[in-house]
Amino acid sequence: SNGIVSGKLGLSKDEIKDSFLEKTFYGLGRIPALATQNDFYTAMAFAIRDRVLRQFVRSTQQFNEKDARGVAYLSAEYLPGPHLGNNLLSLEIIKETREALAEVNLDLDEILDQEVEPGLGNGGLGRLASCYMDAMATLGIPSIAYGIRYEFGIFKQEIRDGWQEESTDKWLHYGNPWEIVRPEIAYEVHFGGKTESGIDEKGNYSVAWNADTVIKGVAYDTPILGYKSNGIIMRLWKAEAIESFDFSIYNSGDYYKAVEKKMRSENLTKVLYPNDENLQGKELRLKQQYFFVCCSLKDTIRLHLLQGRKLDQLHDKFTIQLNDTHPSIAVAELMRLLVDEHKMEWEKAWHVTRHTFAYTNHTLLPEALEKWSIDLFGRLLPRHLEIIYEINSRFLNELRELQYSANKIARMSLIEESGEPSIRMAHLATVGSFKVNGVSALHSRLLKEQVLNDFAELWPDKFTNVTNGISHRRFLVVSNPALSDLISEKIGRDWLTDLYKLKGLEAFAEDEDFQKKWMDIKLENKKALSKHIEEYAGVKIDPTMMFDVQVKRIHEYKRQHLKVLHILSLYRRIKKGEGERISPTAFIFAGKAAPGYFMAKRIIKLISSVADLVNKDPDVNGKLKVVFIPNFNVKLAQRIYPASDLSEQISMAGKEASGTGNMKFALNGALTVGTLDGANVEIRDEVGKENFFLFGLTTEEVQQTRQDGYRPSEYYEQNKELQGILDMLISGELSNGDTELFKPIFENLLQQDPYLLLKDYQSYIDCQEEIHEAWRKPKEWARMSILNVANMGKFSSDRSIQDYVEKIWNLQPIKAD
Ligand code: 26V
Repeated sequence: SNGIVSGKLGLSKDEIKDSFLEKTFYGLGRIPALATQNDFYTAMAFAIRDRVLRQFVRSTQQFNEKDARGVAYLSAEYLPGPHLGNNLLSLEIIKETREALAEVNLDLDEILDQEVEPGLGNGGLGRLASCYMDAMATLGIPSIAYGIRYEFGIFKQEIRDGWQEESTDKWLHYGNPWEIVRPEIAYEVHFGGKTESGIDEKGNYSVAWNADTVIKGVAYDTPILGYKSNGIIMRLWKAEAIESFDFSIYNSGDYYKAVEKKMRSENLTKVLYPNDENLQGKELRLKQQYFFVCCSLKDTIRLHLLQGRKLDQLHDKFTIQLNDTHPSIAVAELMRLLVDEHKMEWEKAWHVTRHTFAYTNHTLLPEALEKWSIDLFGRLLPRHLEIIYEINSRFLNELRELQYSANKIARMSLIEESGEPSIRMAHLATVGSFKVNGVSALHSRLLKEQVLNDFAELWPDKFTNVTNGISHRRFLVVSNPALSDLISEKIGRDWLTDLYKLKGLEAFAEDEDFQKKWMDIKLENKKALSKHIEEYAGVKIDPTMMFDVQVKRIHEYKRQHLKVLHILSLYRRIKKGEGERISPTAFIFAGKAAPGYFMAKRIIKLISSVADLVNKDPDVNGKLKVVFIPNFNVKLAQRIYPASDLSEQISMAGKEASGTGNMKFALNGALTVGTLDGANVEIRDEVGKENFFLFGLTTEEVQQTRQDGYRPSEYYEQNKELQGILDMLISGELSNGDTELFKPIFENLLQQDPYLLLKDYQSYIDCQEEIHEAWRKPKEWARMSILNVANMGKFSSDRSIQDYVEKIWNLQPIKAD
């Protein structure tokens, strides 16, 4: 086997072509004349997968031989995006593959376009997990990423009559050439029933959990290659009925009842939940979380024992990184496995547990902090509830010994007693971990000062920051090849593995020839996006306009409706004949709203209505265009960032934990208009304040505003321009005379305005004036764009992972040879 593993990868043009044709004939049973584009994509994916696996097997062998310390990354969400392009880059065979296909009259870009991406996440959190896999593989971090193989990922979004409509995302419809099912890697997961305590055979006190449901989790592996280096696996669990479980029913002749039971088991991993207003009380979601945690921990323990190690050294071999609280039930599950199944003493097991887990928090929003009602939790996981009570009672005793007040103890408890009693998953994760980190400097500070303040005072060393990062290989090298080539022409290719090397571009920021090439590439990318927009949104856009872009999940705190107020202000100026200082601009939106989020869905309708008004008005005469591109996903994102001039990062300060889209835009040469929120703060520090358009309140000013008693109606009364714009919402002119349609938005802004749009309005408008002025000086703009890219080094996920290694994981990378 070593011969195969160390053998050559077959990376020449001819070898790729041969494999491709072989996969077309024998893999798919097609002759080229009858094959579809999708057949060709699948054949190429299989040809490349062979090469990916060869490389992957090599690094797995090296990880095993060295028996190195490693990471198990637990995430309920991943958004890997299309695999083919990135695998070609990692193997450095983009050119060879393009030529091989050209010889059979096929076009690589068309083939790449066939791939349907796995939408196994909601947004930033899932995409971050995938960016981290890219970096971990490239850096040689011994690691495995666990998750859920949802049969239907995040819903597909269509826009009909301006409204979002959802349909199921059948990403597996054409098959998935990248995954390998591992039927022999499967675990049983129990639910429900009762616990019984007693004395076991050896005379020890023990607890038995007699569950009433058993489901099997089967591993599906997808290899993720690092650039010119190792590969790691993403291991996703699919729920299946356990064999033989229903033999009794089969034998009694009720075939359909048995099949029904099987179907119920498989429901568990059917669909990803969108981040919704009401996650609380979703029993199936808790089942999904426990299901994947149980399989992942059992698998981690298997890998540990396979190395001949002892369980009480689990924390020496592994850190288990919790991506938000979604997998935080792992704290209780590891205790159960160690204490109940492996008969370890409680104290010892607790020592292992709290030295194994590390927890990343991704939000401060109170409504997004996970809580599970004791009632639901106890019915589904009775043993875990007991374990959590035990952890809590010991923890609260420690606090009592420290003379904490009853009030403070109640605040810190794992159990919330007021209202419906529930478990605070962030507290469980914090108590059960040796490190807790936020995802930007600001967010980590607020985490310590606010949401987890009591814990940070108790354990100051537990808290740290790791600022998020992005895969510059996916979001620049693969998705913006022209700009990447131009950069490499000037500074070489070292930046592919060391993004700080981009600093070398500073020397060319004033070079007019370079500036021209730079902006020409942007223009070509904008032409390509315009084509997509015309096809999928039916709007024609002049690619020389400024592309002013806001793409991200639709949420009030992200303030897409503040952008709308700006557009309406420009529209009204034009109508009054005062539009001469407005630069021609295309306002581009995309993003999904949670299906149950009333306001977010109405904001989409508002954007579409404003688009109808502005795009059709002869007075506007094409100076402004507004478009909502449907179904934002990784693939679409990869088209949008390279074509953007202005990146909108306008959340209310203190609300966006980090943001990562902000980094992807800047990396592709867009300038940012933004608040001092999340990672915007650090982006501005890196690129320089003169190359960043700042507006709005700071986090502290937001708090002060609240304290002073904010009355949004005062801004409405005092600012006549703003008043005119807000009145448009209820005048019917955006809605064919319907004065009710946008009233909920109008009233929300006038009565509560929880995200301070009216307070930040004027500052935003003034800032936009400056931007439009800057756009009229193309050389200035080009210089700023180049300087932005030159200073993006910090935001590579390679740097983030290096930070995790140094601050949390404490391990040695193993580079592939
Ligand atoms: C969850 C929910 C659940 C119900 C109500 C509304 C709501 C809103 C947001 C969320 C998101 C929770 C976790 C999350 O996805 N956080 C995102 O993580 C990114 C990666 O760290 C970060 O860049 C984003 O700023 C952060 O929102």
